[in-house]
Amino acid sequence: MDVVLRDEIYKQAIKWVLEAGESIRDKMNDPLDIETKSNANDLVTKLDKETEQFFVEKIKGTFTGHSIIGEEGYGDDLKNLDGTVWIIDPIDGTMNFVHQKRNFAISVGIYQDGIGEIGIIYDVMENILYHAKKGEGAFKDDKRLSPLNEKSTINEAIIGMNHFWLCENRLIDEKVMQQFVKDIRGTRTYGSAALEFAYTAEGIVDGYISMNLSPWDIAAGMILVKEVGGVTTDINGGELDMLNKSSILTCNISIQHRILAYMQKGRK
Ligand code: 2AM
Ligand code: CA
Repeated sequence: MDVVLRDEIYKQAIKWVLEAGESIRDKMNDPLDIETKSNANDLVTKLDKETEQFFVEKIKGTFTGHSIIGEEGYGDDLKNLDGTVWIIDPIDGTMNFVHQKRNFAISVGIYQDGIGEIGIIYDVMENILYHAKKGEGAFKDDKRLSPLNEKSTINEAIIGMNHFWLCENRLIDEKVMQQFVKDIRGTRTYGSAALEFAYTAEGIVDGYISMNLSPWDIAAGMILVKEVGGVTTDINGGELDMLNKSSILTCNISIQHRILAYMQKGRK
């Protein structure tokens, strides 16, 4: 992507993300009109929908020809990632948003012909902006994030993960997962995939595993993690397809092969 054009898109995207965040903060105590989607715990609110519509209107009105994939379905129905594609989760961590009024994020990943160019994750309540451009490093507000430290073992690793490995999306033998959680230092569950990617990029967790995520949960985070030398694959170590759901492992590259070894051992 042309660097001048990319800078323009980047500045505009950050402006819209901050504006959307302010609007969510302003309206979050109004009635949320909570509905469920794929199951009783998969929530969506009026503000998820309004925020996505805001991005769609802004993008279509400013960058004709750009395409959009959005969690709430106001974007385009794409069959490929040709051209410039914005992959948007208007509120990632909707359950946190509804129940806790914190720990949720706006996630915007911008891809050119399938390559991640811009990643933005905004922690709305903490007012922290994680952002990255391909090849130019990742930032937390104005602070450049350091490359991830080499680790020789997983014994001191903290890994973000949720309970889905125990439930309906169980892909790995539970005995192997039990051994894995015993062998690492600790687990954390934040409830927003986007924030868990941002924390991996920041180095405050060493990785994040999830069994069933959509492109909008990971599109921005993958770019941030890559910029600090981390890596994102499915739990078999395979490349991700940004048009479909997948399991994911994002982590410090120095422990990737160790984590994948557990996944391989436990694969059902
Ligand atoms: P969401 O809040 O945008 O739905 C929670 O562990 C993380 O997994 C969140 O990022 C959440 O995104 C995502 N997720 C994806 N599919 C989910 C589902 N069916 N139920 C709950 N969380 C889901
Ligand atoms: Ca999401």
